[in-house]
Order: sequence, then structure tokens, then C-alpha cells
Amino acid sequence: MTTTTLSIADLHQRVEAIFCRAGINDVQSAALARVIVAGERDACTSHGIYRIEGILRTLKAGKVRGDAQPTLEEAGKGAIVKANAQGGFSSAAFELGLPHLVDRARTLGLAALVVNDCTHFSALWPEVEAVTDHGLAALVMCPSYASVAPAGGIRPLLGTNPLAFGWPRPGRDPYVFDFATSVTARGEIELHRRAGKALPDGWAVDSSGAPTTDPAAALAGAMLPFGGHKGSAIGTMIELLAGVMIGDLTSPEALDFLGTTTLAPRHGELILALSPEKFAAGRPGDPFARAETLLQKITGQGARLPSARRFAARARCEADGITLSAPEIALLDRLLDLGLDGVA
Ligand code: NDP
Ligand code: PYC
Repeated sequence: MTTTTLSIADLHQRVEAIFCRAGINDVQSAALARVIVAGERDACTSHGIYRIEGILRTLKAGKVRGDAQPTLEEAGKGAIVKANAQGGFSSAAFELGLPHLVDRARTLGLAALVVNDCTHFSALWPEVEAVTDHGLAALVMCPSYASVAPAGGIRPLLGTNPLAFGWPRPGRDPYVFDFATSVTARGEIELHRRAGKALPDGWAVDSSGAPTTDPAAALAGAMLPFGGHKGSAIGTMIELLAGVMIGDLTSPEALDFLGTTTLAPRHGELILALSPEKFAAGRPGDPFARAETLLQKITGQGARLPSARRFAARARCEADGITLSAPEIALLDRLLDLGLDGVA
């Protein structure tokens, strides 16, 4: 198959230009391009350039504001920082709130950034890493739209509700995990459908509640939580903390607002930042050195750390560029050429 290799900077420039061409303002286009290109660079294809068309479809459907300017609603001396995406995408609102979150967490030991009224489609690890870059631990979560049956049920109610955690490791890549609380991200099911591939057992049920490996039947039915009742409970916790508690939409409410699962959902997001130094103060041992002892015992028995695959892909792309297939290049060219008219 014909492929084209682009530098990370070239791909960023193309993706940002597509968003600008579609009428998305500069602050959002730049932030969107950063997370999309990061996804492609780190071989997280379910949240890379494949998402561009869905973003533009959501804009074309009038479900997200391309002209939104995120605002800071609360950033005083307290532990809660609030950013509002004003109906735009989460990424620019996160970037606006981040310096305040870092400042509060460093001062108080623990702080939260709430992002409200945002359309959210991205992986969470870019935000986790933006916090660990400042020597802070991070916990990030958000709902999505009703697509997952609670354990023991058969109808979509919870979202795929991602949960991500990061621990800073001075001088090395942070410890990061980031996963859907469904067996897999919905994007993976869509990628299986497009590739004509059957799903593994245990990912989903069809609309009658019977197990299915057919991606189309799974998309029309319900996805399953990971780990049975455990993933179901964590998914529910995310609805409560990052939906109800922050005064924003839960996954069933997000689906009502959107009316479809083919567009990117509107809801809120919760980002917690914690200072290991502040928490460990006065206790024996350096928390970062103790963390290394633990993490090295994991890799020491041959297990890999989460994100190791991703960091290896990043190192490869930084050295050799990002390789895209001919259909992927054609998609970028079409969207740059036609803007919203190029969206199916
Ligand atoms: P995966 O199951 O692919 O991976 C989950 C995590 O586990 C990753 O950190 C991964 O690291 C790690 N991992 C995988 N295999 C191993 C292993 N053998 N040993 C140790 N660690 C391992 O993720 P999901 O499909 O659940 O989610 C993919 C993405 O989708 C996430 O980034 C998530 O944020 C995003 N998402 C976003 C949603 C939204 O509403 N915005 C909704 C749902 C998901 P590595 O990457 O290195 O393989
Ligand atoms: O892949 O499950 C997913 C997803 C939902 C919203 C954004 N990503």
C-alpha cells in the first residue's frame, strides 16, 4: 500500500489548517490539532486523525461552537478552578485552566480543574501528561454518551467513561494509564466495523441483549463494562463525580442532547492534581524514589508499564515521522480542500 511520511510539525500544520478552513477559531483549532496529532504520533489511532471527520460532523450539525472562546469562571485562592468551554471543545478550555490548576495544587497539595459545557472526544492522557510535566500526580475522568449497559443490564446507560492517572517520574516518561471503563473504547468498535473485522467475544450485546461479535450490531446494541460489576461501578462513579457533582450532563443526558452516537458528546470533565511532595511531607522517604522502587519491581518481572507502547511509538515518530496510508492522506486533502462540504 502507498504510504506518505510526514514530520509531526507538518501533520500538525495540516490538521490545524483543516480546522481553520472549517471555520473553527484559532484558539480551538490549535488546541484540537495538538491532541489529534499527539494521538496519531503515539499510535492511539482510535483518537488520532480518524476523529477529525467526527469533529467536523459535530460542527456541521450545530452541536458544538467553532467560534467559542473558553473562559475562566473561578481561579481564586481555593482548590477548585473552573473553566467553561462555552459550547466549544474541551481542549482549549483545559489549556486555559491548566496553569491555575498547577498553581493551586502546588500551593494547597490538592486541586481540581472542572471543565464545563464542552464537547469532548479526545484521549485523556495528553491532559494527564500536561499535569505530570509539572511534577504533580493527575487523575482525569469524564462521561461520554449512553452506550454501555451496567453489569447485569442490557440497555445502554453509562458512557464509555474514560479514567486516566499519571505519576511524575523525574527524568523519565511518567507512569500513565488511560482507559475506557467499557471493555474497549467505542472508537475501536467503529474501526473494526470499517475494517470488516469481527469483535472479540465479550465486548458487546446486540439490541436484544444477546452477545455479539458483529461491530454494527454492537454499535446498535450496548457495549459492556470492563471487569463486570467493577467497571460498571467505576463508570457510575465517573457519572456522579464528572457529571452530577460538577453540574454537567451525565451520559444519558448527553445522548439526549446529541440525539445520536455518531457525533462527539457535550458534557463536562474533572481533572485532579495532587502534589506527592506535599502529601508525603514529614513522612519517611522521598515519594519519587519510593515510586521508582515499586515501578522497577513491576518491569523487573517482565511486566510492561501502561503507556510503554505509546512512548515507544512516540520515540519512533519523533525520529522517523508519522506514516499515513493513501486513504488517510486523501481524507486530509479532501477536508482541507472542501471544508465542511467534504464531510459525509
Ligand atoms: P486500551 O485498552 O487500549 O489501553 C488502556 C491502557 O492500558 C493504556 O494506558 C495502555 O497502555 C495500557 N495497556 C494496554 N495493554 C497493556 C499491558 N499488556 N500491560 C500494561 N498496560 C497495558 O484503552 P481503551 O481502549 O480502553 O481506551 C483507549 C483510549 O480511548 C483512551 O486514551 C481513552 O481516554 C479514550 N477514550 C476516550 C473517551 C472520551 O469520552 N473522550 C471515551 C472512552 C475512551 P498503551 O497505550 O501503552 O498500550
Ligand atoms: O472511543 O468511546 C470512545 C469515545 C466516546 C467519546 C469519545 N471517545
